[in-house]
Amino acid sequence: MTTFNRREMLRTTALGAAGLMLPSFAGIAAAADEAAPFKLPELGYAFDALEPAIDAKTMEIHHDRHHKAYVDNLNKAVMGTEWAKMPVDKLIQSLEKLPENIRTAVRNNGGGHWNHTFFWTIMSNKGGKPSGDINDAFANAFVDFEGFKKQFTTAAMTRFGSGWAWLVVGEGGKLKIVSSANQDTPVMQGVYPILGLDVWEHAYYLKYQNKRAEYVANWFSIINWDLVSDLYTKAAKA
Ligand code: MN3
Repeated sequence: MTTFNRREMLRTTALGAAGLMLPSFAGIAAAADEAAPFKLPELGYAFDALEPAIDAKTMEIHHDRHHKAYVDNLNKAVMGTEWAKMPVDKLIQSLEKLPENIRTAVRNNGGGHWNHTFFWTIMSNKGGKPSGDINDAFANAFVDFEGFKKQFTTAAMTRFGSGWAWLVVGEGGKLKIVSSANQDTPVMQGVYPILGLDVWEHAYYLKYQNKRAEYVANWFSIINWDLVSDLYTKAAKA
């Protein structure tokens, strides 16, 4: 799991509960369709929109096959149960309450569904720069923006095997970098990240093979800073 301690977990839960952290993609809630309550969201841009940082083929396979598989397997796990009516974030915050026979499937596929839905939104071909309050927060937590990049890169590079690197907002608007294994996510502790990077090999292997460092370095050029800056401001005010 992530490296949050319990105090921090409790502290940040309030942010999530207020529902302030989710951008409008939250069509992630369960739909009325009982056979398939969870739906694969639209990517929101063309497969080649993030070229050259992320190639079109990788985006197509990542969205249409990997993300779809998480959605399909999540549907399979909860279909016909009371859990099918719950939004995915609430579902993965309820793992302890789930029947044991679907717990692991929901953890992996519900986590995968939330993480990827979020991931698509925090990338953009506009690139740009962070704006507003988040710049002060970068200075406070990491000395400067370069310091942030360095620490985030370390988190992404030292996550062994498959997982994610995350930027989250703690007490007093303090920025913090964490990472998680597999499809685990800070959301499971009620902490809604404002930025996240998929470092599973499926996210970069076609173009970068074993060169994860190059993928991470190029990814910084396609961050949707408009959204991330906005998510920061809302989280810090909460
Ligand atoms: Mn992935």
